[in-house]
Amino acid sequence: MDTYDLITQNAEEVVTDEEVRELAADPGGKRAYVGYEPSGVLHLGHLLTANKLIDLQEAGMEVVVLLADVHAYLNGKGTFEEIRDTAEQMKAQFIAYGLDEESTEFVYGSEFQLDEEYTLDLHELELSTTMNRAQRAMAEIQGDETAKVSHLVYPLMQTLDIEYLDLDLAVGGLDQRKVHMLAREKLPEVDYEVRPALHTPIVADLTSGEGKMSSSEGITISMEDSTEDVEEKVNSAYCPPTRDPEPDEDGNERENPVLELFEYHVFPRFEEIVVERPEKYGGDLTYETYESLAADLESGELHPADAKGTLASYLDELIAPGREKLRELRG
Ligand code: IYR
Repeated sequence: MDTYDLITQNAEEVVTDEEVRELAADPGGKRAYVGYEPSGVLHLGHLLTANKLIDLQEAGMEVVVLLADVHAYLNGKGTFEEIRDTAEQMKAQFIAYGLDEESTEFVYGSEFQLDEEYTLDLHELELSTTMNRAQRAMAEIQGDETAKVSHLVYPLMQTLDIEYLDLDLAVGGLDQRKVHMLAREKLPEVDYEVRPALHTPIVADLTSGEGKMSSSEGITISMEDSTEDVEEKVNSAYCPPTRDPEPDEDGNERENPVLELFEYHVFPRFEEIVVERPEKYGGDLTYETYESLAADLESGELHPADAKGTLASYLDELIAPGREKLRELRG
């Protein structure tokens, strides 16, 4: 796979394509980052962007993981001490998952976001940003809570992080796109350069195939899940034999979450996928690409039950090292 394809595989959007192509032409030593509000347990949402960071490391880029403690605090996620504790656990699980310990730089937001220069830049952005503009940037991130002043400061700080961490590429889920668009608009106003962004897709809810998978409502798979939990959750997933399901009776769009998990979580991390089947049902099937697996599900060659069983065992293998780490940390 060429470098541009590796950098952009499974990305839902790159802003802009031209800027990312330029980066891909000479990726060595270039710096990319994802920021996470610390939480004690990693779930599939975190792992989707972590997969992208692993791709970028393979492409020769330096990777920075921002443990966004100040942002989590501004978003009402707990006391500062609680947040810092969970950040430590988060870091250990990312390394267990496969981020290279040597070449990944883990940075706490509070290490630089409370400095005088950063604060003055922040105030400058506050002066030139309307409340409406900042609030719109936060719509996907802050949940249903009534907006507080802290929610308006949050995206302006995320904007400055791109400059202060000296980055060449900002990575995030599609839910971060409005903040990254705000950053593109605002960084030049304070005489900083615009940097490209890459957004990973949002995976649909496992049981309905609608909307987005969420750790707060509905079902996600996390590093806390046992092998049996993973099997049970995947078994309950919506999996029609198509990658393009019809909307439900209320007209809500649906996706096939089982295929999405194969595409975004399993295929990027394994060379080939083996579906184990008894001889009387046709014997084992081996897939090297997501496309060939999806095509077999659509043609009926691969039964949804076999697809789910296989998905569960590969997901289990992916989360096993992090699960072990969590056990160790909790003693
Ligand atoms: N807004 C992210 C957390 C975050 C991301 C980046 I990139 C930052 O520079 C700061 C915070 C979230 O929703 O988790």
